[in-house]
Amino acid sequence: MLDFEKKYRVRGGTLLGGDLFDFWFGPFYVGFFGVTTIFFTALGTLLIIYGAAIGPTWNIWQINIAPPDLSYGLGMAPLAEGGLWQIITFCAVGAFVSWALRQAEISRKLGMGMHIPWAYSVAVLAYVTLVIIRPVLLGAWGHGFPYGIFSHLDWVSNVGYQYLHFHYNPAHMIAITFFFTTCLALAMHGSLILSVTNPKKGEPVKTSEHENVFFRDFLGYSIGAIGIHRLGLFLALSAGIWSAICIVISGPFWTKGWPEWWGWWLNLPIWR
Ligand code: BCL
Ligand code: UQ1
Repeated sequence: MLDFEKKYRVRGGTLLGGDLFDFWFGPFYVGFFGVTTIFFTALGTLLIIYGAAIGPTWNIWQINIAPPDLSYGLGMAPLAEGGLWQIITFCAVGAFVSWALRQAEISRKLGMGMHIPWAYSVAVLAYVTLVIIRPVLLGAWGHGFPYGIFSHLDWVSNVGYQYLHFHYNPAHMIAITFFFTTCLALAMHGSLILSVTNPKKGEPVKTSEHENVFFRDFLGYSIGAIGIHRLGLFLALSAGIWSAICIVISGPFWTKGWPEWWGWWLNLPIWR
């Protein structure tokens, strides 16, 4: 245990299970949701291995656990015909939600804000949108993506071309822009912090004033030390939220090719 850790290993803050699971295993906090995370992860992983075993290959790139055929609609399918996919999806959601709740318990224990569990929940939301919300809106589990390395890439390509040219999906455009801007912001922030903490040999480490002055000299504006972290979180969460939006509108809201959606814009009377 690191010397400061002992001080923070205090009782309480649990959401469920009271004191029962309120202990540590080595460096890890356990908690009720640590137990449920392990349970769903272990069961889900075993089912994936079983799915691979009854499948045609052990080639890691080609293993594929597909959702049921569209004809099963929103019903349960036999194990070998998508039923495994359905149970694995249930385990995955169970594990991801448990993981978020474990983050919430640890945050409560430490008296911190809930930023981490909420941020992680956006990634879970994107996953749930792909395998639950959109398939339910379209009326069949068969609309979920298959679990496999190459197979999920094929799914993305096929679903993309089903809408002719996915780059024309306006929410996809916004999501991509947020992903790229997130990278820009983290590159600026990481390089700025390392630059002030690594001066020439013999020179003192620079301060937050240097950080502000650099960006005022350079761009006429400094967003500030807290500001850059707020901006970073906003950009990253927006990337995930717009990703969820771009896929949930494809099918349930727009069934034609995405290039056609831009008709309203191309037909504005200004240039028509
Ligand atoms: Mg596209 C989606 C970018 C071209 C069709 N596309 C996306 C988005 C993202 C993107 C905006 C995927 C990120 C995401 O959802 O994160 N596309 C993108 C870019 C290009 C591009 C940058 C490009 O050309 C430069 N796309 C195309 C072409 C189409 C196309 C034009 C194909 C021909 N695109 C599609 C389709 C989809 C996308 C179809 C989508 O469905 C997808 C999307 O928006 O999905 C929502 C969200 C993050 C997650 C879903 C991850 C969730 C993680 C979970 C919660 C935790 C996992 C834990 C793990 C299992 C355990 C780890 C173990 C530990 C490490 C130990
Ligand atoms: C910034 O202004 C700032 O405040 C001093 C940081 O904090 C340490 C930063 O990391 C970055 C990248 C900036 C510059 C960002 C913008 C949006 C002007």
